[in-house]
Amino acid sequence: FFILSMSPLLSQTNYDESKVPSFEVPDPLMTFKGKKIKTVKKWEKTRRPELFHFFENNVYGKIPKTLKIDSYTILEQDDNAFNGKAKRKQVELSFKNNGKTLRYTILLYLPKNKVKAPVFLGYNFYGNHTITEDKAVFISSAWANNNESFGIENNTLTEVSRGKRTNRWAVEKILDAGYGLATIYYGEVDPDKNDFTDGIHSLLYQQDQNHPKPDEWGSIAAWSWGMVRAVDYFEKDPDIDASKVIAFGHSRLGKTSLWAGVMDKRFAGVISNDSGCGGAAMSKRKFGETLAVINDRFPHWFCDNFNEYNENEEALPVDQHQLLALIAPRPLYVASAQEDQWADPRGEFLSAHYATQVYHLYDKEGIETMEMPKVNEPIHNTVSYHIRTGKHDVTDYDWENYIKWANAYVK
Ligand code: GTR
Repeated sequence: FFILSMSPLLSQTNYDESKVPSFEVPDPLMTFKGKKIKTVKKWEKTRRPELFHFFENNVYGKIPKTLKIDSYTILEQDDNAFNGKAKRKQVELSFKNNGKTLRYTILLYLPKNKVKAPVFLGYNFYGNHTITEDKAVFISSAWANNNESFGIENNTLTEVSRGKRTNRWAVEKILDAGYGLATIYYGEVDPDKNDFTDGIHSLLYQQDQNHPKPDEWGSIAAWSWGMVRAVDYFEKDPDIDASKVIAFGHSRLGKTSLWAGVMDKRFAGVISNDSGCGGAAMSKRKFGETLAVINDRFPHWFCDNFNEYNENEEALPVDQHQLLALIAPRPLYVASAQEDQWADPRGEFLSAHYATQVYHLYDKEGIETMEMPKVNEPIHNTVSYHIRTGKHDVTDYDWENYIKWANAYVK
């Protein structure tokens, strides 16, 4: 954080609600040409596609072409994992193009006595072996961010980090509630660094291309793509109910779960845990992290066209509540943390509120009020929201609420 505090843009970070600029909230139900949308039919035929294309070409970037799973391999399977509670599978998906191969491994824990399990699907930050103490989980050989407290040096994952992130994954609670958990190390799909020669991007370049075009995918869209392809696999796995897959993600991976949920309607529900700027939070509020800061620090996350709006949020014809609206009528959960002001909890809440009008078209309820709930007092509807005590993290409290909401609206 020392280097961060040196940046002039960061020193201007606004945490004062009275300094949020006044701005017009772009109407999800008004087309760019000024036509009011009143029916589901018009929403789906006109407005949803035009909003989707805006986010695709100017925010996350489009995927240059379809690339399906070439083959998959069940690397390992055990019917007595988690003290006999779960079936564990480690499944490797393999993709081929341009003479290159990309492989990533899905770790699955499925409730044992369930014929077809609904699953939560979400990426992890430091490898599948970090989410559990389970010794049988393979350690990825993909590039990883160094992390002193997890013993990650030279961008290499080792045994030292096994189980270091169990606090973020309530595996037993998930299993006991009758859900499966599927997780993938995001670095296997695209290493999280400003380098476009690696990861999935490199398989889809045209001749002589070595960087995505300005409207082509950054890393978030690449990670989202990886979630979508995982659903392709789920459709072939008899132990999984592929019509009940919930996309989950925290922080940058929450931005990812949102975009995955927007791109692919097969996701039956979507969870954004503390996704913040470029995720659930409204950009025009300029509270906490801003577009200029995120695009400067993480130039590879969004498409290059998004830079147009750095310190120029007023020019954006959309805002992130319209991204959330693209998930309608499917269940959506937006969660914030009180000490995570960087992610702008109020901006995440308002986004869920302003997206709700599209849910109304489908006769679904969401965040009806503009008044933020108190901490640890969740609002549960098709669109749900909570702000919990504590910091930028995923906690058992978060999972307990996701499970309750999934039981009521997804299962
Ligand atoms: C931060 C970034 C946030 C969020 C977070 C994370 O550094 O500014 O937008 O994505 O990383 O992913 O943990």
